[in-house]
Amino acid sequence: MRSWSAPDIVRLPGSGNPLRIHDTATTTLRTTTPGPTARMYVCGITPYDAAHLGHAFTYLTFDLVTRVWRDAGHDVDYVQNTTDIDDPLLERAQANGEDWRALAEREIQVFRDDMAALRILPPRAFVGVVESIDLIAELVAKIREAGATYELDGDIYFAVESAPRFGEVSGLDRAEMLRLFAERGGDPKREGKKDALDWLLWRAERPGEPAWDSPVGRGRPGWHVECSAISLNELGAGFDLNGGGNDLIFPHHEMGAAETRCVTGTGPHAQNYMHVGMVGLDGEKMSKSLGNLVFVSGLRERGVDPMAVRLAMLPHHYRDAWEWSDALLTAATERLERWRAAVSLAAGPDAAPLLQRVRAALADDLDTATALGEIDAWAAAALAGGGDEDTAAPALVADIADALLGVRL
Ligand code: 5CA
Ligand code: ZN
Repeated sequence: MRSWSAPDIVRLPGSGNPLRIHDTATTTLRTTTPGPTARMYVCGITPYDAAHLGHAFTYLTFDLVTRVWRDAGHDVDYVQNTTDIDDPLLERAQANGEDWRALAEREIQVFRDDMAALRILPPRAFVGVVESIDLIAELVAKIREAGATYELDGDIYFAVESAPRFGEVSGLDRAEMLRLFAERGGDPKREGKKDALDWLLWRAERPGEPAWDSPVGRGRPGWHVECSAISLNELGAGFDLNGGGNDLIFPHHEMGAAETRCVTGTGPHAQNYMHVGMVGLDGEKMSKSLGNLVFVSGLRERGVDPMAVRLAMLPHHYRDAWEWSDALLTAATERLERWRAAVSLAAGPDAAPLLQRVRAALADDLDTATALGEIDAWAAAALAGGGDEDTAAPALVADIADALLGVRL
């Protein structure tokens, strides 16, 4: 499907540093080692509602990854899916009394507009599940040929016993896996399964539900297999980075990794896994099912500057959980005004050292708080009028904020 429009990225002088991130699978800080083109897959939205600040923070994180990689001289091949057919979408469409396709289409468009407003770099391929049914069914067929599946009342399950490295992404014990599987869309209690952790690959047609003909029968895909099929098709196995919020570590990314391994032999699904902390509101994870949401589109409608929204998210480290509040937005708006005033000056302190420091901070596991602090310090010095006056500095600082942090001043 159509992606969204790309903001311009200015090229900064020199070149940035290799990106080090926290890899979920090894629980270590690792330097990513992409080739000339870094390949990244990030799990996209289920479009039954508009994007909230939690979604925005997740996509902001991978936008920063892209910016750091590009600054270090890589091209970035970025793929994101959209779960445009799934139970929650069907349930919401029914509750609204509307067609599920119309609901998905509308919310995907709101999402595109949100992402473009926040200057989040678009994926090269923005791929829906509905347009990928054939390739998903093909992967299910391959997994079946590999002998890793069984049927239950026409549904096709992946047998977890066929995944000897199960646990490689999450590192969880079985009790915790069972708990999270039940909580996050799994069906550990379904009668007739060989193992409670076996998961649905293909759901046979149910009366009144959408279904497609396929080599594995008439029905629709299970959740995890959409992302392994789309990532394999667009990027191949062993791509550089698989990402999403940390609610996807288990079961989603664990089960997806097992599917890929099953058909590709020994290689891993991805070289690195990066997961983002949950954004909350009023003491709870912001989630569509809890209904405690602040929508990006709602802020846009209120006339809030999207750059202030971006700056309100940026002080938080991507792995931390944090809570949205209006105070964050007020502080971000003030910061934005200070930065804008500073880069409007005719001169300021030499910004070359600032560029090195912002590059170093971001390459160090996306240390955005330090990067912001560095720009604050430069802006304060510039506004105080002290230091060595360099007439090229304000424009360079505007470029640093723009290229590396996505904040257009
Ligand atoms: N369509 C699936 C992925 S294949 C899905 O999880 N959709 S979602 O709409 O529920 O979430 C979209 C992305 O936002 C996922 O990467 C998810 O991990 C992330 N996310 C969801 N809620 C939050 C939150 N409160 N804070 C941070 N990230 C979140
Ligand atoms: Zn996914």
